[in-house]
Amino acid sequence: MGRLVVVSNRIPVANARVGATGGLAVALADVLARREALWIGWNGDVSEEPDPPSSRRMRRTEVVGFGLTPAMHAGFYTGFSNAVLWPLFHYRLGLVEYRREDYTTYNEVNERFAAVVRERLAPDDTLWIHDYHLIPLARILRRQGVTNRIGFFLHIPWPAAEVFRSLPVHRDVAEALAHYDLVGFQTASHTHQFADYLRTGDGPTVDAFGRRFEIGGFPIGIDTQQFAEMAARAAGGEAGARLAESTGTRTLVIGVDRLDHSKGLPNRIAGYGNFLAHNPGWHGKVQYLQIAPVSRGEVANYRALRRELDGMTGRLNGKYAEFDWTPLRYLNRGYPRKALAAFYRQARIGLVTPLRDGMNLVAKEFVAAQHAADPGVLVLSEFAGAADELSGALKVNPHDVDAIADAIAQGLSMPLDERIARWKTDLATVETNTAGAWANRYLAALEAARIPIAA
Ligand code: ADQ
Repeated sequence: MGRLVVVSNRIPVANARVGATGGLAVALADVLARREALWIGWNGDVSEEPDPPSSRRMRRTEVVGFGLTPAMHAGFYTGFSNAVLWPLFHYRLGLVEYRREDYTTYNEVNERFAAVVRERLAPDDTLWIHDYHLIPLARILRRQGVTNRIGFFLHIPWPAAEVFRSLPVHRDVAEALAHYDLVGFQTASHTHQFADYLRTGDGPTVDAFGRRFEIGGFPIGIDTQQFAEMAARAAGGEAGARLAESTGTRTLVIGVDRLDHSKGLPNRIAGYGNFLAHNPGWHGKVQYLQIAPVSRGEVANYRALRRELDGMTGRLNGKYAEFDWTPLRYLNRGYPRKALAAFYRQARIGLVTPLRDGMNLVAKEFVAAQHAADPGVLVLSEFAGAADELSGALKVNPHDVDAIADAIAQGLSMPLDERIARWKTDLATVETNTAGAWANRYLAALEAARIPIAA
């Protein structure tokens, strides 16, 4: 079997503490332990004379990273990827800032990725390209004569056809995807929306743009056993003990997200505010911990979101806090996975209420971390990919702040036997559909996709 060549925007961080390795490295760990692999991506360097490609080993994987110029970074990363595709695919059309020149740069940077790939590619390698930053990569490689099998996986939602059509270059972006052998999405509904745009059936084989390729839903998972064991071990560790001591007899509600528009944080905080307004009996008895490290702080509308949340959290605490009770602890910093696992295990409620989310792994990690004898309740947005799988969660429409408030109240008063029954249903799901199972399923489908290059 040839090597697996993984290409993603960022390469895994060297010498990372557990917790800083990045989600994709965790998801691919099983596959990379079994197979020779090459992982290519941006190393995070942005400079006028960017780092040329350089290689290091991460166990069996050769990792090749390179830098970008400030102009490349602005057009490719901050511009087209994160100010166009990200908000658009999360249904936030008002946040889209489309500039033609950014799309040009986006394609040019993909040419750069392609050049680094081609220099190292062997004929029997299988390529697996990840996420919205790299949609054009297969088309560029195909035009250069590459005939290797190439798969693509989209980690974020694929939007409804009419939303996607608002992208001025929608046709060109969709056409680029037709150059892959397999285009994977997180859910059947994202797959369906792509097929609907193409006006084809839902696959697996579709014909579009004069090409034949495969599409399908491959919901990503976590390393459930490892996360559960870590949560159990970490519960008595330093961070877990400090949280337990500071929470005291109060009931803990937790949210953990990157500070991002997709995660629905303003509505969640408003929902908690409404819960406090309607449930004075819980004042002083509940403690909401929201962890939200700043991400993409260089983008203006992310700074605006941060200001909005600063204002909301300040007003909420100003209104409800007592000299011995702060109803909301809002933190703009990240924590090691171990600490988060311990925090989830202590929480009675996990609030995962994104406006849209490809999957949302925090939801699955929350389930994995629970104590079997006293599990917490997951409150989950119906617009997270995870909602398709986690039928035991309390589902909410994240646009309805009163629904969030009601779900918090329902979760806090839910009897133990119901909590256990709901949690067991979801645990069985996350134990079956793990990260390793996801990668194996995807790669098996890619290997099986014996598609001629042109239809
Ligand atoms: P993200 O938008 O980053 O990922 P998510 O799936 O929730 O969202 O998190 C990925 C990982 O980051 C998880 O392991 C989580 O624990 C960690 N993480 C999140 N917030 C954190 C915090 N505040 N501190 C520390 N760690 C944190 C994208 C898509 C998702 C999709 C994933 C994987 O947007 O929908 O689930 O990719 O495909």
